[in-house]
Amino acid sequence: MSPDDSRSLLPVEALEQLKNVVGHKGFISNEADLAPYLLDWRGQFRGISPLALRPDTTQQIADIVCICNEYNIKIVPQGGNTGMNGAATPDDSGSSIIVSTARLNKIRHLDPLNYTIAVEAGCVLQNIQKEAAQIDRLFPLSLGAEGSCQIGGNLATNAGGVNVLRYGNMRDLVLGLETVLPNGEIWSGLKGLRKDNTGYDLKHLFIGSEGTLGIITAATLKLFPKPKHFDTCFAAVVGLQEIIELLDRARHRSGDGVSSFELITRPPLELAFQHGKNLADPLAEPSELYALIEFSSSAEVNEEIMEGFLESALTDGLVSDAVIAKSETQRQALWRLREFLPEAEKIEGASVKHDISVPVSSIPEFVETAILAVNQYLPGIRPIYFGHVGDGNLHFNFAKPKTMKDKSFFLHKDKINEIVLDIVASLGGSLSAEHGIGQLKRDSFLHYTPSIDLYLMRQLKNTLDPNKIMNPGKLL
Ligand code: FAD
Ligand code: 2HG
Ligand code: ZN
Repeated sequence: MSPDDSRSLLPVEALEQLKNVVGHKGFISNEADLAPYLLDWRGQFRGISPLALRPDTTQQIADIVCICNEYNIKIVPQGGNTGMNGAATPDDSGSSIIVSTARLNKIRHLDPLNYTIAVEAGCVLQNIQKEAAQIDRLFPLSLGAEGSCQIGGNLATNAGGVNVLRYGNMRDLVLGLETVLPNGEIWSGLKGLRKDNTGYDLKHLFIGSEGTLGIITAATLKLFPKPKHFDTCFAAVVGLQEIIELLDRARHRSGDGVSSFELITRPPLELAFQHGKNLADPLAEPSELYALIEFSSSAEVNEEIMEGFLESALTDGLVSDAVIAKSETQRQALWRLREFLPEAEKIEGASVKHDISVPVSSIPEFVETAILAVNQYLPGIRPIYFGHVGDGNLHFNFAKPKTMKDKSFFLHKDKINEIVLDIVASLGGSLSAEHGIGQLKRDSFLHYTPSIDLYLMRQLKNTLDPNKIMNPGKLL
């Protein structure tokens, strides 16, 4: 028994058994090393747990889950811990252990002609992208945290990112899964088939379930031909309605070759310049709204397509200025600017965040109505929205008024959420387009979700996890 075990609420013999499963390299129990596992990326949720396990095989995870069932120990699965809603952070009861997938990180199988790759849950997203690129294939999931988030976390949150318009969400990129169920059984569903209609599609139960229905241990992912050519531009757009028209035009003029269509507004861009290093304004004059647009193709592309598209947009008054990346370095610089926005917002300080979606055609109405209503409620509040407007998904965030203290600002959080989410609901939208529910959005989720949906979800949860050991306090 270690001194740390004696302070824990959990049975010492159970903790010893769990450590034995993973061996001395596979657990962390001292306070200093545990600290990063107990805090979420935004620094808003801090939990308590005596132990983080770092198994390196599926069988070890199955053994861990069996022991936890026997002793009624709760499990918080954790990948890269980059989630936005505190879903990978334990609660403060001290009754959970963390199961990190960081060491479960092998590439199991590559099948170039089937366009598939089978990977373990702890593979970092960027490493999967690199592995695919080496065989001239693309794994298209791409997001700002790709250097540290893991595919298990991407699956458990059904991650979105900047290529959804062309390739879909994480859910659309999976052919098979392997999962340890809450009773410790291993479900082996690692198929690599594009067509398979044998009953319910069980993998979809676990995708987006935020660790509440089991621990995903491996996945077979879809690959695509690697694009040979990118056309990327940064355009100042004159209004919200114009941005929607520009999206429509881009899809037509590119032969539906738009892979990304991101909205950036001036306030988060200013924060990026203020808090980031080596980030330059791509255009000479400031504008309120920008679109970062990328066309991509695995064939040789006629560069005149993007030039023609932008020329027509300038002539018709949709765009006031634009720059096309002339090299891979310039393209990367534009993307660095976009991907730094969450970090810049975090450095700036307290904000109330929303990850909403509405039909693309309703974006202008949503933004105009919601900004007016929130400004009326709290004058001086600073809208800092941006996001995947091509998917109808905005990160509709608000920074506190400059002179307000964090504590006073957060007293307004519930009211701001209510104002924004009522408008989202009235437009048939979603209160979580890509980050999930976790702890942060649980109350809103329970409030806005129809009772029949909640009933079905609870039935599923009770069937798969009757002892309620998987990720308590999250989602439901
Ligand atoms: P974690 O944060 O560790 O966990 C997230 C959830 O998944 C938790 O509920 C956890 O319990 C569960 N989980 C983790 N692994 C498993 C597993 N193996 N089995 C079962 N459950 C598991 N998200 C987007 O969708 N689009 C974006 O564009 C985007 N951009 C981001 C940019 C930045 C800078 C940051 C910090 C985050 C961004 N995110 C984005 C959010 C985050 O990166 C994603 O939600 C990501 O998918 C989480 O992966 P993770 O490995 O960090 O998961
Ligand atoms: C992004 O698209 C992420 O950059 C994070 O989903 C969004 O910080 C946010 O609100
Ligand atoms: Zn996003």
